[in-house]
Amino acid sequence: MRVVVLTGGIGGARFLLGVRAYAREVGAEVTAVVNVGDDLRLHGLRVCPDLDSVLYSLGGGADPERGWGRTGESWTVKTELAAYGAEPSWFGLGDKDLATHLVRTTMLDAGYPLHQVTDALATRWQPGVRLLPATDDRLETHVVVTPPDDAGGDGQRAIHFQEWWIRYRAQLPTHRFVFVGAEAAKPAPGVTEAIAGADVVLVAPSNPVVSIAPILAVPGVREALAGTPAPVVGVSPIIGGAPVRGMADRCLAVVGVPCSAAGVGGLYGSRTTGGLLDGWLVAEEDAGTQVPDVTVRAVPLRMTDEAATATMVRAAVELT
Ligand code: GDP
Ligand code: FO1
Ligand code: CA
Repeated sequence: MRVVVLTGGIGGARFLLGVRAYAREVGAEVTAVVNVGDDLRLHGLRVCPDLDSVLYSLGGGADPERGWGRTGESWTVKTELAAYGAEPSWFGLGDKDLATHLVRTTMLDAGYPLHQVTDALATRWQPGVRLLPATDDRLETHVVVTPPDDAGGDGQRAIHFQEWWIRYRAQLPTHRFVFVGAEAAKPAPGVTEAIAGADVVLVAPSNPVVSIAPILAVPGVREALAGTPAPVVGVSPIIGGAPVRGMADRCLAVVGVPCSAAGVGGLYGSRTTGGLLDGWLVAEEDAGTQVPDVTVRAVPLRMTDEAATATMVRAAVELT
């Protein structure tokens, strides 16, 4: 059995731990198609937050509390950079994490595409699932905001998603998200083939707006999802009208989608009407949720540990 998962970072990584556990139970292969919209260049290095969160979590090197970066991390270089006044100082650049960015940037500068860099990093971490960036091409999520120094309060400027998320904690007047480079991006080698050859495609309970949407924005991905014989089943990241963690509520408000299991299910839409989903898993708190032309099922949806998540994955696979 071949399982393909569309995923972001922290939430997606926890979900993938359960997918991997389920896959080991039933003898399935897993391919994760990972968001690259968070990626940014800083201090001359290419950083891939969602790929790294997934790689470290599955490889056993992630800090479980933070969800991003390495366990047992130190911040010496970050402190030294700040001493020089080197911006951005708001980004949490860990010393161990830095090695990943150095290796990745060296390989990218030598001409290796991101999917090959990801394979090389995975050789060390042995994640137990195949990790594919959604695209090897440049695709960056930028956020159009009214900047804090804007007197009239009616100006609009684009800042990088990470600055919006980390520096401003999404608290600026925010107008829209732009996936810079998306229209010229191509699915990374293997992405559309994995989707076409899947027995089931799972949409992780990731942030629908800044983790899943940038994957769908890569031309060819939506077409592959529409055309695959595999059922496409999503898992709601919203329980009882609120994200389990993070700021998906802020993101949904920007795009005018209700912060609910029904709202996100409706955003993804039914495959029969040009959308994404055949099935939609919601939490028991949201039992009775309706999404037109989508099979909805209410199950425990908190990823408290790998076994709980694996049970959720089984429910998703068996839904259609
Ligand atoms: P990010 O890239 O680090 O923001 O991580 P993702 O986008 O992959 O996932 C973030 C989402 O995971 C958030 O919107 C959370 O609501 C969701 N999430 C986190 N833990 C859980 C959980 O236990 N259950 C469910 N259903 N969603 C969760
Ligand atoms: N998230 C933060 O809230 N603060 C940080 O300082 C931070 C640093 C960081 C460094 C490397 C990395 O791979 C991820 C990092 N994240 C940080 C998480 C990152 O912003 C993710 O993109 C978010 O989880 C949103 O998707
Ligand atoms: Ca992310």
